[in-house]
Amino acid sequence: MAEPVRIFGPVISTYVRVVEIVAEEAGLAHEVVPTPAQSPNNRHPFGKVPVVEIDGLELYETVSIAHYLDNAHNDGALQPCDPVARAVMDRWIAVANSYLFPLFEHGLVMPWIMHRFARISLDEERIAKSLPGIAKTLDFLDLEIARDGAWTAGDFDLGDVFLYTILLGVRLTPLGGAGIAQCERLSAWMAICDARASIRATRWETELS
Ligand SMILES: N[C@@H](CCC(=O)N[C@@H](CS)C(=O)NCC(=O)O)C(=O)O
Repeated sequence: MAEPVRIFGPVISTYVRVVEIVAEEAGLAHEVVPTPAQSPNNRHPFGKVPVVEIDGLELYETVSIAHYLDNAHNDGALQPCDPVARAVMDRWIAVANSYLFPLFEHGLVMPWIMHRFARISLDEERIAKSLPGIAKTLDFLDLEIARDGAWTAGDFDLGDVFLYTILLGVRLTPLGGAGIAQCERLSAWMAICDARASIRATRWETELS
């Protein structure tokens, strides 16, 4: 039997979850080896997580890892063959990683996590500063779903995986959850993703409580 994919990173981490979902989609066994980004054991040259061991390789950068898992072990099933659909998917992955993740993570998700789990007082100033940009971005995403239908009209692809996982962190915060609930199409698309087997199989404990 093949060795499980070893994913080095925190058990609750957006990009670790992306890798877990893609591994599930490919039918690969996988395990998270708890490794904080700041740990001396973290082998990412830029101090990020995850780092992944698979097929005797050590991979880092989630886009690269996700493509490798899908290409080498899933016949590329999470990537459309049509060049236009592929370009749209690639654009959404880039948007998710370049703009959405930094905005949501630093402006809302991390302050909330630090407050909730590390019992640090909530950085309300930072959140208040970020909220207008976050609200505007959620509206933009809600409209985009209707405009090109790219997320829901096509098959589930890597774009869905990145977007869903990044938006999940937002939805788990009280303010973010309320914001997403107001976006009808975004909520409906997230609900479709919520029901997907790979996403259900990799749920965090905090999602269940
Ligand atoms: N470009 C990296 C980004 C990964 C990333 O930002 N991971 C977060 C956790 S979800 C992290 O390492 N945070 C810790 C830090 O930035 O110190 C990738 O795609 O793998």
